Amino acid sequence: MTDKVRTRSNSPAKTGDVQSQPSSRRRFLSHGMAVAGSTLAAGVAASAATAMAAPLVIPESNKSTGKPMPATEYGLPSKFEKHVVRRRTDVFVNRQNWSDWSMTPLQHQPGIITPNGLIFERHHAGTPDIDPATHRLVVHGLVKQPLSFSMDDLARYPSVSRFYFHECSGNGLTDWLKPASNTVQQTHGLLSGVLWTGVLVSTLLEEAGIDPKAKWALFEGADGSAHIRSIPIEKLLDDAMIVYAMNGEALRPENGYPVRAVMPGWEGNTSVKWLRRIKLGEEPWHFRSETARYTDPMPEGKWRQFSMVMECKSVITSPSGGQAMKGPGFYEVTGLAWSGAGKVRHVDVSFDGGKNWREAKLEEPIMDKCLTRFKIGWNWEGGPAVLMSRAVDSTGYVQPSVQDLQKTRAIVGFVQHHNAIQPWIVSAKGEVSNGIGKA
Ligand SMILES: Nc1nc2c(c(=O)[nH]1)N[C@H]1C(S)=C(S)[C@@H](COP(=O)(O)O)O[C@H]1N2
Ligand SMILES: [Mo]
Repeated sequence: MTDKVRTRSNSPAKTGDVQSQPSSRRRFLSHGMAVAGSTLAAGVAASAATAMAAPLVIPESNKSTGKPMPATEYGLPSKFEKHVVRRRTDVFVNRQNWSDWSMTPLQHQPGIITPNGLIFERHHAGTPDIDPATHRLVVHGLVKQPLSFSMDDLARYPSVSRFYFHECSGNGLTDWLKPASNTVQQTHGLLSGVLWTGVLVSTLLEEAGIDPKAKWALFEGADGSAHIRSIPIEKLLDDAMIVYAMNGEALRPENGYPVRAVMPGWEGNTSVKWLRRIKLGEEPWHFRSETARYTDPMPEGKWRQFSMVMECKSVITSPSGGQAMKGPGFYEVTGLAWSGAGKVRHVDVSFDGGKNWREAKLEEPIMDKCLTRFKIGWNWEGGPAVLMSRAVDSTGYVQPSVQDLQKTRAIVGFVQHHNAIQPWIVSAKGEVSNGIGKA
């Protein structure tokens, strides 16, 4: 199935007039007028003009009452939106789905927030079924007073709600040197935007009292993988959270119900789900996810550990792989940018494979360690094109190309932390495909 590229509703595709306007600014203006419904510049949009000339048909939905409201209901998306779903990876075909992942359909996400049913999932041993009435979170080790919190206890602590991006460090790992995935859901969908609500870890540690010798803490989950990570104390005293809610409701079971950790801007693996205990110690523990996994090969044959900050990255979500352009004309090119080191400061977009770049508009709000939406107008003349986006964050870090990354990292096989520029190839016919390693 091919997805259609998202264009404005009255998109003036395939019109000589739009293209004959002398500047892209003029094209924007004439298009804006058509959308606003004022004077339609002659021939701007053949389809829109036809619609306005015909008498307006009264739709069936105007002629009767609709479906009555049920007494109680958990609302679901329209039946016409059934294609907007999470998908497991197409590249690794797995017979089991315990250690597996599903991906967010970024090509269908407007704005910067991912609805709860579309947030990507990654678990190492399936989703446990945990009763909040009996679940406990224990804080122990190098603390003055070990504490055990019920979920009701946690709900009584001062809470915070914060928007952050959420990304697995394996995002993009199948597509380093040549394309293996077709869509942005498959290349970049281990990424979501979430409003997390819970308690700062620092609040709980203050209650337990930190032994001055404590420099690290382990976070362990109550799932079948007993997933566990070492986190430095600086992060815990900075912005680390214990969360029980996401996007205005309790965590979903697959995302850590009833309680999980969130390490803002850090690889998703450190945000331990189904959190059972936090133990303070003097040193990191060097767990499996810090040695055998979630490390990065370096050129001299060494492996880098604890590369937890997700570096600045961006991707164009429309047009993107698997979509089809609807003919020459105006398109709003849009995508997402984010950085685990701070805010997104700037995004440039290229339409010719990186020879020339134009500055995209960043949409407010632009928040720390959060997805930022960028947009830029493009008049597609109908020929082949290669679209790329390149983000810069508030530290001045510039999103690299794969070639740039290869200077400092060994890109061998399915390695983690792929934040390189993603090219999308637009063919003369308007088909959009993954250009990684080709452009
Ligand atoms: N207990 C536990 N926590 C876990 C995992 C897990 O398998 N078990 N997976 C980790 C990984 S690799 C990622 S990317 C994130 C995914 O969180 P999500 O499923 O809510 O998107 O959870 C992390 N926390
Ligand atoms: Mo992950």
